[in-house]
Amino acid sequence: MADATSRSITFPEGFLWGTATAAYQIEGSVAADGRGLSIWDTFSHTAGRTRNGDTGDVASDHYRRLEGDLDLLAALGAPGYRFSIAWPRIQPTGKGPANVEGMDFYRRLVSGLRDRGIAPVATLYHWDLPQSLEDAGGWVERDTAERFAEYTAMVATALGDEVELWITLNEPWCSAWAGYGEGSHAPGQRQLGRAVAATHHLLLAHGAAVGAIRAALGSPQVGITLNLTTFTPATDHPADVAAARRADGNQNRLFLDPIFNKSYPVDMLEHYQANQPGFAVLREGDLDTIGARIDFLGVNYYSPQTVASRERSQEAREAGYNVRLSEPSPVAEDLGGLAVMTPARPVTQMGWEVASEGLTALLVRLARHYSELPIYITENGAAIDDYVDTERRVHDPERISYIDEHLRAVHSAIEAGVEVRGYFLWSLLDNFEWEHGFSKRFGLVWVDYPSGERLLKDSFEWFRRVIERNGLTASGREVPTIG
Ligand code: IFM
Repeated sequence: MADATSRSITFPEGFLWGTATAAYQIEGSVAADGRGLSIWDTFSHTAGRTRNGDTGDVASDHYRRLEGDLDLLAALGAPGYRFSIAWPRIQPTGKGPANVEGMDFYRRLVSGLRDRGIAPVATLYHWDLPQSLEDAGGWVERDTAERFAEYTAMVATALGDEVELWITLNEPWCSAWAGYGEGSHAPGQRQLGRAVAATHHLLLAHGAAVGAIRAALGSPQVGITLNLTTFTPATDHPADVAAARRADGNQNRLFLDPIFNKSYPVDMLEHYQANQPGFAVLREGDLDTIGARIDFLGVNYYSPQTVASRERSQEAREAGYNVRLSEPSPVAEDLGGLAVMTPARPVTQMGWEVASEGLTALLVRLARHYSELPIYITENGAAIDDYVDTERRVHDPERISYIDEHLRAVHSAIEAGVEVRGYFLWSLLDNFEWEHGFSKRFGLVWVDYPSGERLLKDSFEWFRRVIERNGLTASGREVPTIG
């Protein structure tokens, strides 16, 4: 890695740089202009679900500060911006005609981006399901997939060709497994069979939405964003290898196989067969819908995972890993694996290991084993213990170092022949980090939550220069002085 970190690198011409955000995490104004309730409103207002009882009621106040935030994007100079559309702003109860005021907000956002020469990248679903649909069974019910296709058709017709890239779903693993399996996300359920059914209906929703967008628009670019990573066995003992393989099956192959090969992985079909309703919800023709042609794959990568078999925690310890046995996750428990940590690696504020070689390996695997479709890194970034110093500056060298390292990893994949077309940094603004509330800061821009004031962190200026030169200098991590 020494070489890779010290040389200057340039990305391919036209590389799409950007930042990424999500509606519930930044917008606030949850009761404005006819917006309906989402599962995250309900979840975050339920005692004990989020850190400090934080909610997205105000969040980063983006809904009211749209123009100012658009100007921040213009100042950053990135040619792209990824945002999500809140379904309950468009259809407050998840069905019926479009709410004009809600749609107008996204019209203003998209035209504001275009006016500033920024390509809008729209995600149709970043976890904020209308509560009425959850009351009718949510993603465990097939009907939700049909409702999603209707909603998608409305948005595609309204925003049309102004949107550069359409992303159907963000990280369906989290919606299904954190939402219905672990209960750490809305709607907070803990039943594996429901998580399996939700996985299938989310994928069905994706496939149906691809069809809806193609039917509404001339030649749209449509894809999906998955949270993927590498799962490496802690040792070469067969039990660790099998545990890592199951973890890979649950998070990677359960999504990649149906999308690219129109089939579910056999080991996962077998693994979850006893959990009802599980795969019993699968109907003839569904896999053809799910496997609809897409134009690109969106990849969210933050950290790799090393997995030991649960019974071999002592051996993993002896092999030098940090092992935390207190994982409360029924999903991981069922898979028989333990995520173990490599002590020498730095971790971010999320407790996630920093190891960018996992990103290169992941990208190469995707291109070799799944598809040569273009890939966009739709999220990558680091939560850091930022603070505002006495001179009102936020120095965040760890974030700069994290991004630098991961951009080099992306570049290595490009050199290995993977067609990576863009990189969207998570995130533009500090925001509501789901169950962690406001305790984790991922932004290039500091948000003072009580006042809503924005302050550019050092990483903002650093990333601006990376974008401007379309690459990294040999001393890429050098911290710029903001004057
Ligand atoms: O904040 C989230 C985002 O909503 C989805 N991807 C991971 C980010 C960091 O946890």
